[in-house]
Amino acid sequence: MQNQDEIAFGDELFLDENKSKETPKNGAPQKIKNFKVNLEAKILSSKKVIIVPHLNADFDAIGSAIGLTFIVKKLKKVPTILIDDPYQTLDPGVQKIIGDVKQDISIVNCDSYLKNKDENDLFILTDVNKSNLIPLQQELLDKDRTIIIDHHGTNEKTIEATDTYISPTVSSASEIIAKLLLCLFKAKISSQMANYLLAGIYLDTNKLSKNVSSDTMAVASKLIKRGATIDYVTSLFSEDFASDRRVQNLVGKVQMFNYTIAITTGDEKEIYSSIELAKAADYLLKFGVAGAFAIGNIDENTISVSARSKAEIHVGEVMQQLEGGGNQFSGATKIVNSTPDEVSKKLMKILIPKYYVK
Ligand SMILES: [Mn+2]
Repeated sequence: MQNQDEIAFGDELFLDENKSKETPKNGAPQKIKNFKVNLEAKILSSKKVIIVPHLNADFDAIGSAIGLTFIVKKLKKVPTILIDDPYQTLDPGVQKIIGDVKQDISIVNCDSYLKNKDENDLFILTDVNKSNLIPLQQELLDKDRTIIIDHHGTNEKTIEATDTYISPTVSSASEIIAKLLLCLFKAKISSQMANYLLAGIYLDTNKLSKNVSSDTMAVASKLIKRGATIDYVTSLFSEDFASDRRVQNLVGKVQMFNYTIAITTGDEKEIYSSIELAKAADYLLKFGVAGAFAIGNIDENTISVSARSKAEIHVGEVMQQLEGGGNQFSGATKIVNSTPDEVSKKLMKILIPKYYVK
């Protein structure tokens, strides 16, 4: 269903393009305008602004976070992006972006942030609204010093914040930030920043093939006018060959139980990223199984399990039995001081009495 807010905003983008001096229609784009005023006031009244994308930051999380740094700098404040994931576990394209911007933008992990934290710090959460998906303890966030910009639905884990712009009908957090930047802050962003924002939109719309509104297209068009190119964005999405080999290797090692459960157990000496394990499990789910599990070392001492299901098996509950968690469709756990084979056997013991019918 289309949201009137978004459609009208598209019109306004168009008006803006023609440098119209007409007073914009009231009501529809008002929500984002009010939000902009509050965002600006909160940034101006704070010393440091900590931008918090979700754990395992993807293109939308990092693109929107980088876009936000422009607004913060424009208001003469110092932005810091908080990323606590080990660098090598991030998507290679996200690693590349971080590598390219880290000269100009301070990106810190939780430990180093906590050493310098101040109670006047302002937190801006982007592409996330839930306490279990951010690297910080929720207790650190005061609701008056927390702003949320997101396009995901809310639930009981949603963090309390006085100022929020949460709109599940918008394609991505990057679309929201691009609107703020281009239409409300009239920012002259660089072509690189335009690329990062377009990458965020591209990811969350499956390359502009789903969840695309006229606004999404208008914003994408504006970003391209600012110098973003589809070529560059596509190059960020290209997969790393060695990483893809590891994923396909995991897929090749799969054991199918009664055509219902697919378990793949990685080589004990091989280190996989969490993303590779998740990709292998996702891949296995394509073959008519009810649940897929990929097990492998993510560092020398830690085994991780990535679990996926089409719903018949509640993989979150299965992962809980291995001290992890998740939901019906997706789950994970980390286990220290074990081997992939041991974890595989444990997992089978949990699964087989319940699901494996001889
Ligand atoms: Mn997103």
